[in-house]
Amino acid sequence: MAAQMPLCEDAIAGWNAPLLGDVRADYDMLGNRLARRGIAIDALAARLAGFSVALPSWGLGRGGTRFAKFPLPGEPTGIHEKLEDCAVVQQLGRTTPRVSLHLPWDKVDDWRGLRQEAGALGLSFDAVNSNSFQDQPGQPLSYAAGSLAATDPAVRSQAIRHNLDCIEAGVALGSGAITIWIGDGGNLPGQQNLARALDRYIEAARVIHEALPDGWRMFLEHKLYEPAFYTTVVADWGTSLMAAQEIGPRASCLVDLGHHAPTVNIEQIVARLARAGRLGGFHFNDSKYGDDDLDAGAINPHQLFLVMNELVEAHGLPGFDPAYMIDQSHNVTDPIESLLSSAEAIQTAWLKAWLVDREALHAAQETNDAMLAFRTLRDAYATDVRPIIAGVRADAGGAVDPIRAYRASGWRAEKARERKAAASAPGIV
Ligand SMILES: [Mn+2]
Repeated sequence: MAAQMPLCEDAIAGWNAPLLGDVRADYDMLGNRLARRGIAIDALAARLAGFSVALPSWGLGRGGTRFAKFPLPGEPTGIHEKLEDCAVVQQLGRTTPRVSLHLPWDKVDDWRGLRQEAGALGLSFDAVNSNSFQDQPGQPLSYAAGSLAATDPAVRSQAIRHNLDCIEAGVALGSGAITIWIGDGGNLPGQQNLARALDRYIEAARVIHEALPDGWRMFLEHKLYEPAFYTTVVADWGTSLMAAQEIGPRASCLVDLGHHAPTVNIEQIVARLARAGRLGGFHFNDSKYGDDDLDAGAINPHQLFLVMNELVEAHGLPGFDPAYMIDQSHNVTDPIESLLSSAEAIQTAWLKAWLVDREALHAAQETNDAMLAFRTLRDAYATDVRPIIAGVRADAGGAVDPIRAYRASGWRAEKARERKAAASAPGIV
């Protein structure tokens, strides 16, 4: 069955028409410049056409902080409406064909039905995310004192069971991985036995690992702090790697760009985890202070490029196949616009990393020519690759200028008339 996209295809073609001439001219000009560097632009464009990043179901509604949430008229309030908005992002941007669900936030009675619904919109499902960082209605035991690392074995069992339920849902959805992030930790010195808390987490995660269906992977997401503010059980990449290695061969580390200390060298972490064969996934976002939810590439696009450079460097390593996903919260923008903008920032950094003259870089590194090595990276970073991105997007049926097209579509205003209003209650996502 052909996918039924939410926006009118003829309308997109109409918005593209006056822009396509300039895109083609810019593409050809860039092609000539790249050819002088020995790079074939069409090969690069073909590579970009094969790149994709998953959307987070929880990123489609307006987020909030612990102070307040300011809902947007027409924002989606359930998974069905969220899928519709994901389809809009995919239709215009053409690089986000998969959706990552968070359970039980996105729980439905009929997972197979949801898979069909998504398929009809041209979407499929990426990793499923479990949630044992908050209590759900009707849940017998509380996670107030931890979940997979809780001291109470009954609480650990409940958290394990939840993860197994997520895997079961994921199988029905056609997903192939589960992402586990726990909020377990402590606020006071002495509150937790730091070694034993990690032992309990690893032991519980092993039970989940043993239950993984064939071909499934398990991503361990670490985060420096929050909700715990003194110690967090899975706080950093070292803990995550140690845990993955002890949990089992299908466990690997997921790097969320916002989950590190502010001055940490994330690209080095990426290189280390890839070297260990345990770099499983990525959550893209950006961060200025202690947050982890700003739009990817908004604050530090250079860091995003350096991270991508390490991913390209690791390309081809045995078993290297990281799952890429956006993980953001949108408090001041229309989430569809932020996701379109972020997906483009991710494509941009990724494409620039492929532009790096790797042979020249390696030669400069081997001969300790620091300036030449740096200039090799900088040449790639300074290249304006927007004509390739816009061209590939248009060729795939997307919009040359996705945000302009989205605004012209009137989608949000139409949904504001149709959808029920989202709650404005304070609450962090
Ligand atoms: Mn994340």
